Amino acid sequence: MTRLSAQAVPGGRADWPGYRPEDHGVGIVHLGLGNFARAHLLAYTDTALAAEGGDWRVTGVSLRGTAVAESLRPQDGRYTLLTQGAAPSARVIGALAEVLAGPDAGAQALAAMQAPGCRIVSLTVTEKGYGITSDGRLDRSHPAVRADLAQPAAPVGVIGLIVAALAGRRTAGLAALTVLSCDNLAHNGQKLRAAVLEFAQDTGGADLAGWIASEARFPSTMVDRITPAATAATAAIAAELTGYEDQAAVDTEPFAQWVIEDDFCAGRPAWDLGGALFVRDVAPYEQMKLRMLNGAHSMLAYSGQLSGKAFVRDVMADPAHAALVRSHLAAAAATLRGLSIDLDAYADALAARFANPAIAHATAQIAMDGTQKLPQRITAPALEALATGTASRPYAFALAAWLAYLLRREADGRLLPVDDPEAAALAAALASCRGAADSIAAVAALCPDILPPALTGGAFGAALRDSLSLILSEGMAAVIAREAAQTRI
Ligand code: CS2
Repeated sequence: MTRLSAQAVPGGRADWPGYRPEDHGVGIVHLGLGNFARAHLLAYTDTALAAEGGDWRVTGVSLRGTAVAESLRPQDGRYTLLTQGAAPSARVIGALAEVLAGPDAGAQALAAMQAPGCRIVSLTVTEKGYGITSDGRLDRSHPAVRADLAQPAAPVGVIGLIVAALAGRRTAGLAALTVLSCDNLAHNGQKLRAAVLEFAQDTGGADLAGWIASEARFPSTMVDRITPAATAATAAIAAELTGYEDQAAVDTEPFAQWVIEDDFCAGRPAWDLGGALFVRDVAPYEQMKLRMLNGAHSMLAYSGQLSGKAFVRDVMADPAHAALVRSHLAAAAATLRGLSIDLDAYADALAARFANPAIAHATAQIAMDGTQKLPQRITAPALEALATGTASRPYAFALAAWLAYLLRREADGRLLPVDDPEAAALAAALASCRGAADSIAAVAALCPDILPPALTGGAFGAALRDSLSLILSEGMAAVIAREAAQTRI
């Protein structure tokens, strides 16, 4: 079977780009070319290019590894996006012009960001990719931030790259850029702006920081599309629908949402024609998505991992567990203000998306990087729930599930490894802990942004200890049944 490429002749049962990709120049450099970017920003950009044209194709940068580049380069950046609804549908995306990866990716990305045609730098680098603390300061202990502060002219991390690119543009007399964070951080644009300005002040002084502050833009965004890791079935279905072999095909769900603060300094693609919503204030949407979708996701990922459920859909197939997802969604909804969205309908839609039988979204994938995810997903709404008197029990259960996940041990008593930038510190802190109270105290000392005193003391702290002790003594399945019974009262 012929490999997908720019030469591939449209056919099969797939949608092909409704424009000639090679006629369009690059306007965007995208950092972090994972499945999510390929299912989201690139799909919206593809639709915008077809609808309105413009020089808005994307140079993608893989900062970690070369596998994505190796699969996409022989295909001239083309790939199949599979939408897994009742029946799968396929669409070939043409918006990706080039992929940068490997040891020179930093230098090449910098050159691409300093090209006169580049107007937007967008990012999907995951929460841990930035080097920003959960309260929005530059994290000087982050490995890439540390390296880039020492050598700002040869940056390897995203903040260093953005500052170096903006500094170079300023020296060359070029316009600044819009920097568009598309990760699940609260106030993602605002936080990235503050960290970039702090870095610029340190490395280029007040002049550079002042220029960036007045010329560059950092809109906040809310992004949403459930995008599991691709499997062998992904490639097989893609080939069946397009007639071409594709080693870079991506699986995603039918639903997609993008809410963007309308604050760009040098234009933007017509992403609204693909369904993106441009608004003045993203914060309420961001909170809704982080607390409802992502909060419930984290809860069900840890509790799912501990009750033998490999995929999100398996959690939803267990009525007791699904009831806990529902009560988490309701508790999260009760903390939200300032939205004219029907949150009951949103919760129903989320439950249906989680249950999608065609999406194999691994609970292990969502369980990664808990230290980076839980502050905005669980702790922030828990603190608000306590302050305003709305339901808080689901948060105690979610935090207990995370702690119990961290405490999983081999038969010989060693802790099982977890995938988290703080894994080593967590393992050291928990190595000798056996009970709920000592484990909570150890993690609270290490992660006060997840377990601040308000969540370890009082009635909430008691509920947290109680849930964790029970999970440790009786197992997750028993606690799910007990919690589900409580939610029905
Ligand atoms: C998930 C998200 O992996 C995770 O932590 O909660 O990736 C989630 O699938 C997306 O935010 C959905 O838009």
